Amino acid sequence: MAIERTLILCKPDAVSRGLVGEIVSRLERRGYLLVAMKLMQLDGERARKHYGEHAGKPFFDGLVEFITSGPLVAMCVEGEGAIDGCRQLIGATNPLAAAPGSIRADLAQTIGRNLVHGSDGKESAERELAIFFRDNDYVSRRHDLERWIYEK
Ligand code: IDP
Ligand code: MG
Repeated sequence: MAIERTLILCKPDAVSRGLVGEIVSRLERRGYLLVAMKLMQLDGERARKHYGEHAGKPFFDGLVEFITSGPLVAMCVEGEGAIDGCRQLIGATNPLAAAPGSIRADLAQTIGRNLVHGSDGKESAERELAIFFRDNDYVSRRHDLERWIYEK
């Protein structure tokens, strides 16, 4: 495995329901490190870019409307195999299909209000992180990585 970076979003429903702390806490308890974090409201252009792979699908317009409807929290999360690991913590897209213990199974009811976004691969992580963060938004957690994560 390798140290990876992934984009995690606490979507507007998570902010509105006061679940940002709960979500961040689950990521931190797994040992993942925050290396960038921003509270922001997305405009339509950036939302359509972020969800570009879904353009043309029946739920696309509603998804863009929802993700731009209020503030969200964007994070870059770092750790060993963090891309798949975060997807595992988040759970399947439809909360009814998500594994018990995952964020979506424990805290969400419907696919359209499933609280969290997590990049689904290396390429999308890189592409998506560039939509939300610039180089100087990132901090180094090298010391923590070595202390807590690396197996010697
Ligand atoms: P993911 O968030 O688990 O990666 P994607 O298939 O990439 O799932 O879809 C992006 C987001 O679009 C989902 O998190 C969900 O909020 C929304 N979405 C996906 N499929 C549907 C659908 O069939 N109806 C309504 N919303 C959907
Ligand atoms: Mg996706």
